[in-house]
Amino acid sequence: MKITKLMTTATVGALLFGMSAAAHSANWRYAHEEYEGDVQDVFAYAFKDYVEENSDHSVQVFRFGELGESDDIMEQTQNGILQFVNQSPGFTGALIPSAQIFFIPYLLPTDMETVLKFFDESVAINEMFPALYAEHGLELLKMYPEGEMVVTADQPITSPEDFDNKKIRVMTNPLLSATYDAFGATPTPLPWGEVYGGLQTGILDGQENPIFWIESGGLYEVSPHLTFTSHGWFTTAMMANQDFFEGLSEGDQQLVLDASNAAYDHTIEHIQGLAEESLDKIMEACDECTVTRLNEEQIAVFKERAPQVEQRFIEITGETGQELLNQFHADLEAVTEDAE
Ligand code: 6CS
Repeated sequence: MKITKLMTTATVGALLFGMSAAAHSANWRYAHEEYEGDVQDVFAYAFKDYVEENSDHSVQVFRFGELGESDDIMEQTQNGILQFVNQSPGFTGALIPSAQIFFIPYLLPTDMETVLKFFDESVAINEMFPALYAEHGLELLKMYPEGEMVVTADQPITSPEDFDNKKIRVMTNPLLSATYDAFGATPTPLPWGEVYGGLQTGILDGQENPIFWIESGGLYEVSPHLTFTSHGWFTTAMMANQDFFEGLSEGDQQLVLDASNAAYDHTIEHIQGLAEESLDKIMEACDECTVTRLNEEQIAVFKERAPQVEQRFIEITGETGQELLNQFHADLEAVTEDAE
């Protein structure tokens, strides 16, 4: 009798302790668009580690395919099923038109140091974009680059004529289609899950992505000719459901901001040298692969077509897009001047 009573008291005590711990600790769900060890995964795990080392909360990370395609995880975040999501403007552009600015070709420089400085210091990135995402119930926490865009195709591409009649897969935003239209190709917008199969079966003739992804996704196996066109960077964004974020205590909001900063720093370190390493792996694994780097004259021919895409961007986004573009130019000028 005495023993039972003791056990009951102990059990109730343990339960109460558990409940009070549960009231203070939460499990946050975070989905991204990539596979284990890829750049978004590195970011997500650095975020998770920071949160778990500095609080009682836990973060559950979902990788590509576990909860659907990129558009699915965005919808789940807007609905509050997920607390955090990493989605690239390549897809968000369909929801937030101004996010398509990253697809104006030759807007960003290719030199990594300048690009990183731009992401760190840009007013457009750090002050204007959060307001645009907030209109869609999203708390933008970080935007970061993953790598320079490289075209892969069934032959090397050195001129717009080489793109003639080529079905090039693009992410699902209208401006990226406008870019490949301007480059002379036939843009084919598709979600990620259909790209490898499309290239394998010949439904697609090519696509664009950063080198680490071309390596990790095995895209070179089915699209072996790599062309460095210097036309842009793959940029991505990590965000929270805004109602969730605003409902957090001040301390937890700060924790999320600090974890985002820590994940950003860690990821930026991770991407240094990543493209070179990935290219080496591709060339080791693939005998038929070729690498073409466009020279200045070849680049100039593609670059000449950029203004028509810029004009299309303004048509789609109006005054908001124009202001963002002006700020982009000012921010880019500031970081390039500093570098000189
Ligand atoms: O091309 C895509 O759709 C994918 N590319 C990268 C680098 N990350 C995720 C995205 O879905």
